[in-house]
Formats: sequence, structure tokens, C-alpha cells
Amino acid sequence: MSLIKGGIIVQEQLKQLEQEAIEKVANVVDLKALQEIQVAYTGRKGSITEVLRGMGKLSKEERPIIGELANKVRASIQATIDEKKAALELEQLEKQLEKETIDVTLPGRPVQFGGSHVLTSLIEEIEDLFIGLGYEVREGPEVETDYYNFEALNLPKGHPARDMQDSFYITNELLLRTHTSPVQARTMRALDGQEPIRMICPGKVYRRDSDDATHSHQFTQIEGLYVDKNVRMSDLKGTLDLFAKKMFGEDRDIRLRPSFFPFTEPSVEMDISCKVCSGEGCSVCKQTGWIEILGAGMVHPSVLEMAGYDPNVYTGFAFGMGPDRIAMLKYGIEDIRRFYTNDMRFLKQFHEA
Ligand code: 2NM
Repeated sequence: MSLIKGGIIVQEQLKQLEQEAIEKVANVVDLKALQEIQVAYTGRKGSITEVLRGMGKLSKEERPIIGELANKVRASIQATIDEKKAALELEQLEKQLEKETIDVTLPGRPVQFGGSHVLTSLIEEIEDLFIGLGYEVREGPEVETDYYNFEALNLPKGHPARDMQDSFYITNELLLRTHTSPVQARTMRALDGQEPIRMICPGKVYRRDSDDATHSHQFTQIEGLYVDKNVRMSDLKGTLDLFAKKMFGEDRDIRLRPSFFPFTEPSVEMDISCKVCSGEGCSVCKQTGWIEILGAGMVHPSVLEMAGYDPNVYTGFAFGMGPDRIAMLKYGIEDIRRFYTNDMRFLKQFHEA
């Protein structure tokens, strides 16, 4: 079958388009330009479609021949584009991989290990000890009401001991707690005089002191409370003796001295025997052979009553200590501010290597 004039022209056009497209594809350097070539030649509005649209002028015999040729040309251009596309994509991937090369043999950046603050560790040690005796650990708010911080602890408005603990007031009725005892008053209140209590409450407390080597406006406290029927002073002494020996060593003795707190009656202060001089007298114990560790006493009947416990049925003991002070004694730390100024060289001494 041979083509007549119209067919030959279209045939020539198609071959020329093929030639042209293949040349353009060969010179293309990016995928976007390649895509444009594809649209321009093989797309629905591309040159090949354009040529085929002119087929109406051709004879019936010529049409299938030209149609077949057009398909071949289209396929040939498409194949060239596909091949180029694969090559460009590979090239792009290689560039990308090169840019993102990771040297897996480089040593990692050193990790800084953290650790518990010395006061946190000490508090946890004391918690464990009392948990072993059946005590619960309880927490309460640091912003406290005047009622729970003072009133419920037998410190009514105008009581001279309120001056002793100059406080940070927020409003007339709200302040930063000056001790953790309000947690105990709250716990007693919550149980409504119905159940025995064995609890300790560790936490931060605040007082309006000028900071120096032995005073801080913020420090820690742990207070304990035991309320039940028939709780006696001897129970307090036995508990404190056990605590002192577990905390400071089996070879330590304790002694109780009379003292005064508004929320306990009678009140005592507990000393432990000095380990440095074994009672001979040295600078740590200020030549007395004894070191003051905590305050304690039998819960004042008014405190029990205000919390809803009948003081004729229930009795209790309470004690309070300062982990800051205990840590200072235990580790020979001379300045309480050390705990709060976060010098890593200081803090790291209490971590295992
Ligand atoms: C101390 C000393 C003596 C104490 C009393 C109470 C409460 F709430 F039960 F009444 N809590 N803590 C207490 C008693 C605290 O600290 C030196």
C-alpha cells in the first residue's frame, strides 16, 4: 500500500515530530522540563494529537497506515521519555543520598546523666523507713489556709508563736505553709475522728527568714503523726529510737528533753549521741556529746478535738524534723544554701559514679 500526497506529508510531519521530541528529551536536565515535553508531544492537546486531527483529509486507505504510524511515534517518544525519567530520578536520588550521608562510625554525643537531689534521696530514705513501720506518705498544698496552717494546730490569731514563724502571706487567709503539720490536720479532718492514723508528710515549707548559712526562706520538713486508742509517750520514744538507729547507726543513743510546741503536750526535743566524739564533746556537738535532731510530743487534746477526734478516746504522738538539717549533719555540709543554689559540683558528690 502506498501513500498519496496528503499521507506523505503527514508521515513526514510525524517523523519530524519524533526526531524533534527525541532530541529535546536528550537535552533535558530536570524532571519538570521533561514533563513539559511529554505534554507538548504526547499529551491530549499535544502535537501528535494535532497531526491526527488532520487525518480527516486523508483517504480511507491511508488513515489506518497513518494511525499505526502515529501510535508507533507516540510509543517511541513515550519510551524515550520514560527512559530519561528513570535516569533523572536516579540522578536526583543519588544527589539526595550524597547530601544526607551519615557517618555511622562517628561517636555519639555524651549523655549527661541526672540524679536525685541529695534532699530527695534523704527524704525517700526516711519515707522507706516509716513505710516499713506501716506509715502512709501524704502530701498537701504549699499554699495553705490560715486555718490549717495555724488555727487547727492550736495557734489562734494573736498567738505569740505566729510571730516566731514570720510567714509569707498571700491574702489575709492564704499563706505559704510554714510547716507540713497542716497536712496532718487535713488528714485527721478527712477521717472525721473515725480511724487510726499513721502518716508522714514530707515537703517544702516557707518562712520569712533572711537567708544565711543556717537559715533559708524555703526548706524541707518531714512530720509524722500516729493517732489511735492508747498511743503513749513510750510509743513515741520507741519509734524515735528505732528511727535514730536506722538513720544514724545502731550505736547511737537518743535522749528526750522537755520542750514546748503549741500543738503538742507534753513536748520534747530529741538528741542523738555524737558519733564524732562518742559523747566526749567536740565542735560538731558543741562540747555537749549530743546533737539535736527533731521535735516531738503528744498531740494536744485541742488539736485532736478541732480535727474531730475525741481526746478522751484517741491519743497520738507527732514529730517534726528538717531533712536539710539532717543532711547537713550527716554529710558535714556547712551552708544550707548549698541545697538551693544548684552548683553541679556540689550536687554530683551525692551520686554514685
Ligand atoms: C514538730 C514538733 C512537734 C507536729 C504536730 C502535728 C499535728 F498536726 F499532729 F498536730 N504535726 N506535727 C509536731 C509536733 C511537729 O516539729 C518540730
